[in-house]
Amino acid sequence: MEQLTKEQFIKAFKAQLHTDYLVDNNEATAEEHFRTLGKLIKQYVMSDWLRRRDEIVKEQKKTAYYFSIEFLPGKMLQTNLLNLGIYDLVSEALADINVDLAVLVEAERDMALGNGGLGRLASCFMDSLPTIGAPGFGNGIRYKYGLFKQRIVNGYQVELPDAWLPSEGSVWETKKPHSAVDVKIYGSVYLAPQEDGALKPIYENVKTLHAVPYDVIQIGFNNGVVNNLRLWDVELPEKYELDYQTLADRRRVEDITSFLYPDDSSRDGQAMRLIQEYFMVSAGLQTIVASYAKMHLPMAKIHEKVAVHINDTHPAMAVPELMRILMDDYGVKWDDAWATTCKVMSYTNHTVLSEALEKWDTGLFKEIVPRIHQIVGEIDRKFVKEWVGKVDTGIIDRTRIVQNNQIHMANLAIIGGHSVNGVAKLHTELLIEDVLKEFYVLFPEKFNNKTNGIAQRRWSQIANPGMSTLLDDLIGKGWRSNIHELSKLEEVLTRSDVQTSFYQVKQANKQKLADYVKKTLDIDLPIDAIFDVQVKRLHAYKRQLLNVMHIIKLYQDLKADPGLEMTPRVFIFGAKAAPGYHFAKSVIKIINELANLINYDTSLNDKLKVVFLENYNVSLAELIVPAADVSEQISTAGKEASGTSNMKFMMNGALTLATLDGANIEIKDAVGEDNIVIFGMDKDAVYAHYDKHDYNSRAIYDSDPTIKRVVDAFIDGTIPNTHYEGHEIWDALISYNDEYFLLEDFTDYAEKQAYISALYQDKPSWQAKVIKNIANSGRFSSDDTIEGYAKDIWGII
Ligand code: 4GP
Repeated sequence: MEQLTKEQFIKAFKAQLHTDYLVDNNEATAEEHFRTLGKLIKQYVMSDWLRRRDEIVKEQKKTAYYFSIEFLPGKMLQTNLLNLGIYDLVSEALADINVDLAVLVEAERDMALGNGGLGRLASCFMDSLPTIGAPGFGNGIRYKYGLFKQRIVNGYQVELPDAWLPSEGSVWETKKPHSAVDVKIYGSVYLAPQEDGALKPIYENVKTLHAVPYDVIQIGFNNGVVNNLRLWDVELPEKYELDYQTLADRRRVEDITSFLYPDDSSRDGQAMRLIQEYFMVSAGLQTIVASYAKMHLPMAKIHEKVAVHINDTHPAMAVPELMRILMDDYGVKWDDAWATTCKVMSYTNHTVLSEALEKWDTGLFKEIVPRIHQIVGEIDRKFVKEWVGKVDTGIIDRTRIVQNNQIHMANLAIIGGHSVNGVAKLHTELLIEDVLKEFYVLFPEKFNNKTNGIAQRRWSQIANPGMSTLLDDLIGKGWRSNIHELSKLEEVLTRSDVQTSFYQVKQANKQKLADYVKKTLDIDLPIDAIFDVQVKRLHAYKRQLLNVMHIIKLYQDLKADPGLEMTPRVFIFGAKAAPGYHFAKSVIKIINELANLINYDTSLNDKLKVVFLENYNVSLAELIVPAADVSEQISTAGKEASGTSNMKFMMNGALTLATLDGANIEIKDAVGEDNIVIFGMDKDAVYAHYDKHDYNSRAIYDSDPTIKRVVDAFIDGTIPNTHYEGHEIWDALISYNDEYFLLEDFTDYAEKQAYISALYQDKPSWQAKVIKNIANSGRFSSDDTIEGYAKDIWGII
């Protein structure tokens, strides 16, 4: 953007307020101020945005499209100001006219079009792609309601709709009706032979949806590059309005872009989800192929200009849909279409949990996307034909796409693409050795690792301004554009003045969080306590319950000996449970009741506090992460694909308490064993139990009185109002043999927690470790991760 002065900004800001809202600056609401600023930002980047678009077309740049059912950007105002290089100028200019930028930041609603890790990663990539100057665009759905808003009522999770989208639309988006396309679903299709021998699909009784794109600006950091995230909305096509005569018909169409992950416990719900996936994939690919067509290059070489990334299995229909478009709309022959499709597509796996590898019932698939069903059938047939006689038939049976009337979407993405990546070294190893090992036999060349990263500007400069200023003073400002310069801290980490400064920044961040907790929960948190944090989705494998067991132990120890010397601890949780995940909801109830029990027990003398912060989301993370002393990354080894909060905490100077799982291992490699606290079984030990079937949680329970006492607290009335949940948990741990090995890891976990308590008393050692972590966090930048994708997988830079 052009050079901007404070005076120009103020003038433009006031004028825009007049034009849009007919108000003067001092009368406007925070929301009006926010939208006005957002509009100006969009105006500032408009010429860069247009230039970017033209340059990609003119220079025929190869472009990557990141297809994802989730994007989780959070708020965008500060990121956009920072990346444009006008953060300070705008903040000061607004202050000059008595407007507080922080209030505007509050007024923006979190864009929560995602659940957790994979959606957040997609958004980190949206920030990094323009920053490294790569032509890479997002493709997703413009849900009207994001992930539910969590409220805690009587200790239980209550899910409310999250109406994030204002009626006027998001200030960051631009509607592009001229780029709308039609998407066909339902009906039937048959192939009619043509004079030239080709087969032409003839559709009957289809329903047509009108897909309208909204492009959301994605601004690169200080480089004049603007990409976009294209989100699709559905509209009723006027031309086909007779297909939707009743209000119910129309509502059903609108629902396609209403909710992220509609409840899929019914067939109707599943149908809706499948339609969402196809809608996003078809609309995206149709426009991508149409813009390639404008280059007048051979269709069979589309892979030379286009890369499509399948983020998790949800967009895997991109494979047959591209085949359909190439063959049916552009007359490309099967073999050519297949060859180029495989070179266009690539896929990331985000989890080893088999339930997350989507499978669709063939009947439903055929009903909703009949042509895609035909193409998938043919891909499957050819796949089998190709491998028969070359490998064991068992391998073919287990890797083919259609099995037992189910369509395996991961198999489709792997077979129809040229790259499969995991998201941390251990995860990729597990894909190769276990989860996808038979694919590795067939296609070893497709497998590669891309360890996740984080948008470091958001998680340092924006979330932690105190630390950022300190870093500027200590190592200069270079780290703001080159995060690897954080390593300069290595030289000063033992200096006591430096250590004190980092300590002070942390205490100030803890105070900010404590103020929030006071305001929202009316609980006083002592900031000289260790702030021990576990924030992530609630899932049994992430083992929030192990953390809970340790809290129970401390509580019991203190009750038994009120004079016990103990470094005060504040345990902080934030977690959403999937609406249908009963067990996870019970854990939330237990945490809340345990918190009630502990927080109001004066005999504990403030040595222990527990808080569950409701509605954990990106904005809350920006408050919590900088305030953490301890980062809990305690999943059963082998289960957490990577984790990314672990990286954010590290960058903000928390010590990681971790199992050797996901990217924790790479954090350990980065900081060295002395600067991370590792406990519990590693992946080999866990797998040994799987192989030998020798795990027996009851034996541990019977032989270890401490564990018995802790586990029994779930059912002996220690935690009030949890009769039902307590029994459910006790049963999971003892009657059902503790699937995630909490009991086996407990003793080591508790010992390492005791070590942390002692270490915290030794401020110089603690602080040196803190600074060591910050110094080595640069390698987890998503700029670097995405560079790997851009070079190795997509070939766009
Ligand atoms: C998550 C993984 O659970 C997490 O370990 C990883 O860091 C993240 O993806 C990004 O790769 N998976 C999901 C999911 O969010 O829905 O499968």
